Amino acid sequence: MSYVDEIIEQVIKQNPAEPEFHQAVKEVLESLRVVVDANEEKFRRDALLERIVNPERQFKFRVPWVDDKGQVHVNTGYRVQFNSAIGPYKGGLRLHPSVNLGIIKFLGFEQIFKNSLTGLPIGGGKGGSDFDPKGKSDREIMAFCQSFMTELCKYIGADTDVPAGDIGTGAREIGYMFGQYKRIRGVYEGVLTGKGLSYGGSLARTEATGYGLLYLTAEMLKCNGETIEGKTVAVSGAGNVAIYAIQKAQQLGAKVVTASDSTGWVYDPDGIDVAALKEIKEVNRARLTEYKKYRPNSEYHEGKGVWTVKVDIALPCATQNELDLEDAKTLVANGVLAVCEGANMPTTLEATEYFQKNGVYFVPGKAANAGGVATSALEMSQNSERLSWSFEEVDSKLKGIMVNLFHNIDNAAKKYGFEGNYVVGANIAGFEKVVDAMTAQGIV
Ligand code: NDP
Ligand code: 2IT
Repeated sequence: MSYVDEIIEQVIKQNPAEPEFHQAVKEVLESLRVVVDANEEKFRRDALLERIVNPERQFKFRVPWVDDKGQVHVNTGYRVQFNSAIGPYKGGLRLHPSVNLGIIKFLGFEQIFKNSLTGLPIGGGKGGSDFDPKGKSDREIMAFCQSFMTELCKYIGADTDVPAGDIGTGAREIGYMFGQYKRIRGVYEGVLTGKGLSYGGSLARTEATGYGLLYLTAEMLKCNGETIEGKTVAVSGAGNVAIYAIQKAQQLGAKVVTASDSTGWVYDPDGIDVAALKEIKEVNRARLTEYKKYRPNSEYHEGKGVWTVKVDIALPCATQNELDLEDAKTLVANGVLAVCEGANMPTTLEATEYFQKNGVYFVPGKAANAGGVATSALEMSQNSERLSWSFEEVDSKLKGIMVNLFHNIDNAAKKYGFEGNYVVGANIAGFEKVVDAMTAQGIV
């Protein structure tokens, strides 16, 4: 059996009931076959793949907190420190009832290669909790965040592990967590990114993932003789990534006609109204059912459906496995040109293959959504030098990083004979730097 197949089998056996982690490992290792086969003897001797698929360390802890009625709740907190070969662990904190160890491991594993692709010195990690922020009061959110950080603060630090936002963790949660870290550890340092501007946050971090997704998409289209201007776009999600993806797509001359949340989706034939979306989601923390009040011409539908709309470009920006084979078939039948992932692993393996077989340009999340963590690394730089850069400075660095990242994955795909396969390109380009650093640092 090949080394790659052996490791995939081992991961499934040693980590049962973690299907998302299996899926992420399969996608990466399948792409690496050509590199692994060429170095099989050395990689086997160094147990390189075993070391890549096993986190350096993982924490699982109790998070007790009291609700507004005096009732105590207990959630589970996680932090997986996956790989620190190229820098301190870096990756977000997800607060969602679906969170379990397997999901945090899949996200942490993806983060290793994503962070490597940014070209910045950050290792891979991820964390979170099965806490559901929906419907909680501000005080309840603060109680949870303080309890979560009371335990997490033992394992993180500006030079060791720097968490950030993800699903359910935005500026409000980062603020409460930062306050508790400072209070317990007594250090004012850049231990979290995505901070508010008044206490060490970076301009353009809020916009970075969505903007970066569009910078990369535009560059990819340009290199393939296409342009984003005048294209119709479907976006899923209505959170941090989706909102700023929609905004930048519109600035670049595209028309975005959809957005969604966990209960339904909207179709706006005139183009999504970003100001309305921001008010509904960022200010009122309400459901998308509200959207029709702002835009009477739009349609609201319960459940799934964003991928049934005829569009040129699809940008899944909500969550993992939200775009399956059936959706891929519909998009292809409707003539979709490109799919670029704003979320982490939103496309199933079968759907990805279907896009690739049908000539759809497909860019995986670890490349397409790397602008968020890249800008987090820029926030870390600003915190270290105790300076802050202008919006334009950060935004132009972000753009440079995304353009460069696209060319790196494009070239890696070409170098190994997989021209146009950005999944293979991203995995190989991300892997090469990490392997080089791991090899140089010996068996650790
Ligand atoms: P938010 O919490 O801001 O928004 C998430 C959006 O996705 C919401 O509209 C939410 O709907 C929807 N959603 C979440 N879970 C589900 C689900 N199970 N089914 C249907 N819809 C769902 O998160 P972000 O925008 O930050 O994150 C979105 C994706 O992007 C995630 O995959 C995340 O890992 C990834 N990502 C985020 C980065 C960042 O900087 N924030 C960076 C790179 C990737 P509802 O409001 O109803 O819950
Ligand atoms: O998935 C991701 O890259 C993020 N949630 C952002 C991580 C970060 O450290 O900014």
